[in-house]
Amino acid sequence: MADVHLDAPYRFLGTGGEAQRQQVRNTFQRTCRLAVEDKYDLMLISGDLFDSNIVSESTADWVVSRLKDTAIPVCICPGTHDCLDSRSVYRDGRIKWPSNTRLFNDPDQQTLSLPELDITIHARPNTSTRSSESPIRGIRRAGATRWEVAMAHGSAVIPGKVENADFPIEPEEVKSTGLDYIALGHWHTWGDYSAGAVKAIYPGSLEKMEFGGGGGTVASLTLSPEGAAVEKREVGARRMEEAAISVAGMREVGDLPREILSLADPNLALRVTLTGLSDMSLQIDPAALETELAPGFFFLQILDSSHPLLKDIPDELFPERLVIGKYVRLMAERIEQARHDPESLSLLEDALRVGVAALQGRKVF
Ligand SMILES: [Mn+2]
Repeated sequence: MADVHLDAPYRFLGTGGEAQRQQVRNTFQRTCRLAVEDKYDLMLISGDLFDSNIVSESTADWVVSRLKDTAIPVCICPGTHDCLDSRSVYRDGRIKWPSNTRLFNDPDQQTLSLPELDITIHARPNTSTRSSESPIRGIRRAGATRWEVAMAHGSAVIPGKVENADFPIEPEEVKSTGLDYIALGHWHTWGDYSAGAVKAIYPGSLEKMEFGGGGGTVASLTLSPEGAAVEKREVGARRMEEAAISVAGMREVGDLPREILSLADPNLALRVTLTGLSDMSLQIDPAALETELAPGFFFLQILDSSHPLLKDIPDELFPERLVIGKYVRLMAERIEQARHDPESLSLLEDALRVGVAALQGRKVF
């Protein structure tokens, strides 16, 4: 596994952040238990076990207990959030790790052999949060054991797509390690970056960490005479998704709540973006709608990115004699003038939407 990010703030979930931090702990505990129940021989944590190097005593105690319960050997390498800098949580003495835990906390000590499993683990701990150096530079098969794997927290270089990333890992480098497997970390979505005969996999973050993002998965590795075989296992409990709902042609809120509620799931954090050209008479209060529908979800956010369609300004809603009516008509004129300037157009449409909401006394931000 990689990228557990214990105690990550999950600020984008607002008051749901605390519940999500607890979920990450539950999922970590469940994954440790799974390792025991399904008789795994070894657990690798390829960086970002912690969301930062500032780890509370209670979190440290909790992790130590979970690892101790796991009983099998656990190898941990520092990532970027919990890199091996001077204040690193992995520096000697900061945490009293259980005896089954092996840390890569010495840049000069990059290999560890577990003779009972006939395996060697290689890792170069990241010593800063950013670097242009590869975390697998210089790692080569040593030949002392039957199996050899590495842990590396960095970015897979994808020629033509991802080139100037931090802690870059070139496909050619993966290949030339000659290892059986590289347990990657840093990217939060499952990804296969194998090269040549060397398998290299991002397991994804333990729980999803952003709307529409990947994660909630770990990699299960089997080493056999046929080589390395990797299987994706789902461990995450929460879904984090985005939905776009067009309000074009809608004249009243009508079906919108039902449409959003059709997605309801107590384990879903959902961000809904309302899109399309909406009728001027359509009155949507995203904040009120959020409050009304939130109980069906773990977390719900509704953003209004719809743009007002100005062909008919309903006089009953925006009387010409009132400030709001004058404002809408003035903005309609400006929007008409900006028709061929997409940048000002979208700015003016946003201003109209926000201005109308403010003049109607609705919550704007
Ligand atoms: Mn990470």
